[in-house]
Order: sequence, then C-alpha cells, then structure tokens
Amino acid sequence: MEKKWWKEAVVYQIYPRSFKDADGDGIGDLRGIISKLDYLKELGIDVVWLSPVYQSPNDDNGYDISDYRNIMDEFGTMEDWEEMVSEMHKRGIKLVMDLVVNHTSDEHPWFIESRKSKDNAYRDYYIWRPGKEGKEPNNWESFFSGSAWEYDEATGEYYLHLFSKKQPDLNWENPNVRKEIYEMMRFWLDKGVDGFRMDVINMISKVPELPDGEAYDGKKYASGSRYFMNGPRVHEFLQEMNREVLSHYDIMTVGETPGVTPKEGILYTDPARCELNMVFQFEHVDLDSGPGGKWDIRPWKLADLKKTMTKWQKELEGKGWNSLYLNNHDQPRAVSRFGDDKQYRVESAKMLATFLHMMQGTPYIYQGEELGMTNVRFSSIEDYRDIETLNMYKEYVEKYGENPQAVLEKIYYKGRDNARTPMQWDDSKHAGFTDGTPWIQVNPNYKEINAKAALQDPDSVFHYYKKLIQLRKQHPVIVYGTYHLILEDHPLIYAYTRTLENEKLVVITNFSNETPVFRLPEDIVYTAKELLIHNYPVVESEELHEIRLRPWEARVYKIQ
Ligand code: ISL
Repeated sequence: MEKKWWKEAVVYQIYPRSFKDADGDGIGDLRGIISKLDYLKELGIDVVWLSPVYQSPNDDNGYDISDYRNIMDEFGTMEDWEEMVSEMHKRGIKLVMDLVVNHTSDEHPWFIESRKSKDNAYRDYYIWRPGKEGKEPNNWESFFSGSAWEYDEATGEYYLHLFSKKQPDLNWENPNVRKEIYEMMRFWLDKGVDGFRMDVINMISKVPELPDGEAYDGKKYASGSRYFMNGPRVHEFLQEMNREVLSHYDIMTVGETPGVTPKEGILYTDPARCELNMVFQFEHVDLDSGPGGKWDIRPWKLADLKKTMTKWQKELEGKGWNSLYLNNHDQPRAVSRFGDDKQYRVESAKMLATFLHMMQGTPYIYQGEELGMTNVRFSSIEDYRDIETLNMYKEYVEKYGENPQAVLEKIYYKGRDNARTPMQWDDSKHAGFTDGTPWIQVNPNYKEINAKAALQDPDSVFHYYKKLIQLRKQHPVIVYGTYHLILEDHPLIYAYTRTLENEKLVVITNFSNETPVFRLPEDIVYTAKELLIHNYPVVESEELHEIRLRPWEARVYKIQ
C-alpha cells in the first residue's frame, strides 16, 4: 500500500467558538488557539482541522460564510491567522481548513446581487425556481426543519437552501461559480494551508429536474437526498477541482459525505480517480436513527456497529482510505453515546479510543474527546444555541404538539450543542475557557473533567490518547495492517486483528460493564507477544488464550 503522510497522521478538530477565548468576549478566538498550541503539541497530534473561521453572520456558527477571504471579526484578524499558522508549523502541526462551498451565507455579496433581479449577473450563482401552484417548487425538507425553499419577494421566486434559509445553495452547474471557488481555494493554499475538510461536498450536484422526494409518515416535506447526495456530476466536479487546484499542492483532503456507501466512498477516494484522499462516512453514527431520521432515536447495537465498521474496513482496503471518528461538532460526545459517561467514564473513553485508533484509516480527535468530555443536559431550551436544535424543538413542540420534556430528552441524547459546550481547561470559573460570559454555558462537570487535572494524572484519558498517538508512530502495522474481525458473534466484545507481514495486532475491547471472557480463535498462534496498551492493570505474563475482561476493558497485543 502506498505510504502517505496523511495516512500516518492523527487529526485534531478545533471548533473555534468553543475552544479558548483570549479577549474575554465569551467567544473562542484565534489568539486563544495560539495560546493552546503547546497543549496540542504535548498530545502529539499532527494536523489540526479548524472549523470555519471566515467572515460570517453566524446563523450556523460559521458554516454560513459571507466572505471567504477574511477572518470572522469575533475570531480575530488575518494577522492573527497568519501567526497561528506559523506557530503551528513551527511545532510541526499542519493546518486543514474547513471549506464550505455547497452554500454561502445569504449575506455573501454574490447572493445579495443574485436576489436583486432575474437578469442579474449573479442570478445563476444560486438555485432559483418559480413556485408550483402557489407552493414551493418541490417538497424537499431542509436539514434544519421546514421547507428547503424560501420565497423571495423581490423577484417572486424561491431559492434552494438544504440547510438554514440563511445558507442558500450554490449552483455548481455554473462554471463561473466553480472558477471563483477554485480561485478562493488557491488563495488559502498559497497562504500555506495544508488541506481542506470539505463540508457536505457530496451534495454539490443536484439532479437538474429537482424531483419530489418520498414523504415519510404522511409528513408535508420529504428528504430529497437521493436527488442531491452523490448527484450526477459530483465526481466530474471533484476531478475538475483536483486538476485545477488540489493536484498542485502536497495537501490532504477529506470530504464530509453523509449518506455515502463504501462503493461511493471508493469513487471519492480511489487515488487513481484523483478526487479526495478520504471521506467521512455516516453509517456508524446513523445506527441509532430510525427511518424518521436523526430525531427518530433508537438504541444502537454492537452487532450493527461490527457490521458497519467491518464493511468499511474491508471494502476500502487497498482501494480507498478511511477516516475514523466517533464524534465531532455535529455529533453527541462519544463517551456518552457509545460508552458509559458515569461510573466507567475514564475506562470507556479509553476503550473507545483504542477501538477507533487501531483501525485502518486516519483517526480524528474532536476537542475535549481526549479528556473524556461528556454530553450536557441544560434544563431549559433557552440555554441551547444550535439552529438545528432550536428549529427542531419549535417544530416538534409548536407544530406537532409534542411534550416539551420529551423533546428535550431527544436533545440530551443527540443535540449538536452536546459537543459545543466550551473546552474544559481547568477548574476555575467557566472552566478557564473565558474571563467573560461564555456564549454557551460550560458543562457543570468541569471541576472534575478538565485539561489541567488530566495533564497531572498519568492515568488520565489524555495520557492514554498521547500513548495511542505515539504507538502509531512506532508500529507501521497500526497504519498499514490489514483488518480482520474476530469473535464476530460475541454480543459484548468487539475484537479484531491487524496484520502487516509477520506482525499482528490483536485488539480486544469490551463494550459493556459486564465481565465477558475473551477467547483467542485457534487459528491465531504466536510465539512472542507484547502488550502495547491497556486501560486496566495487567499481569504481563498472562496469555491471550482466555481473558476475563473487566468493564469496558481494552487491550492491544502485538504478536509474532
Ligand atoms: O448535523 C447533522 C446531524 O444532524 C447533519 O445533518 C449535518 O447537518 C450534516 O452532517 C452537514 O454538516 C455540515 O454542514 C452543515 C453544518 O451545520 C454542520 O456543522 C457541518 O458539519 C451546514 O454547513
């Protein structure tokens, strides 16, 4: 398999609004990030993926961009940004910027022009349609509730917005749109960025007829995803982008691609096709969603997690490349969702990290994950900030008449603000995140869970992540080895091997607070073994043939 720096790297995601506030306005900023680079260096990560820091009215916390070439006032200045990159590079840390080009803000100059008149030079930069019998052009639902169309008085037509109505979708069919985007990408690459994470990049090509979607459960609006996810021209556009821009730089690219299957995943990431290096797939984070979508919540099952992860591991092997993640700024905290964020918080956070980092692919750590940060339960909807959450609450309570407490329970489990409470730096007021009033409240558990305490405790989740990252640098089998699932039908244990030439890893993880017995399959034989990492004390002489695991235990052996 071809060696690449981005296969060997570990990425750390920063959600700048919630990372570290340096100027006391309650909002994280670039100088805050600069002040924490030594912390990231200590952790040992190679790359930072920075969520959007461009000029934005913040309807969706920077994912609605009004100026692609300037820094958001609340985050600082271009000089701060330049200093931040240079300080990262000094420490051997690369910077991947978020690229949000499926849509802009409605306050972007292109859209301001576009909505003025039907013959404006920028009209065709966006997707405009006349209404149908006094209604929206089709029945697509926005990801943030309600119709995906907004009526605009000025010209009497509707524009498409898959996300909020302040995020109009760009029209990629228009070559001028693509040209402007490529120029903007070169602007940042020439300033020294080391790659892009591309927001919902598999939604940029829509089936031109924009057909109705099939409504679920008698609802008024329907998902139109089959007409805009992995659409007819998406691969052509990405190959063009690669030819025009990406191929001229030594960078890494990761596409955010909801609804992608492994087959599609290969189309995006097969090096011979010259599109992207890797994608974020969503199948494992959709395991607790029913047919009604994200808020149709049901318990996830270990058997399904095994099937999904194994499918991606096997199908991309030698053909594409995986990215590995359990949470990000859109997902609940991993330890709350897949582990036990109460009694076994530390053990299960370490187990989940082991489970993920030992797979084939590039691992992503979301800020605070390395501390085992947890979901939050605010008592009132007033305390929430996320547009998706607030719109959903309004719709469920006001339109469908659902019980407000029941809707809050959904938010406690799945809401995006679970991941957006401020980073917990220490046990001082507001967790050391700000001297002012934070834009969203800190999680009340910061006195116990914070970076300062973690750095001082050699058994912390932080030090465990540090060790995992170091192991990756020492053992090529962790990066390049072939994955094989073992104990396929075990209801509580997820175990697998990774093999590279004569080296083999045996990864053993217990996804429960029970004490099941791990039995090594008979076809795996060894003459030498080394315990690489573990989250409980282990007697070194213990053999692997039969191990009674403790709650949420994880062990990785290297055998020969
Ligand atoms: O957040 C989600 C889970 O409910 C997804 O629907 C999410 O909106 C989707 O994965 C796209 O996410 C990306 O684009 C959005 C932005 O709000 C997210 O923060 C971003 O990661 C629109 O730009």
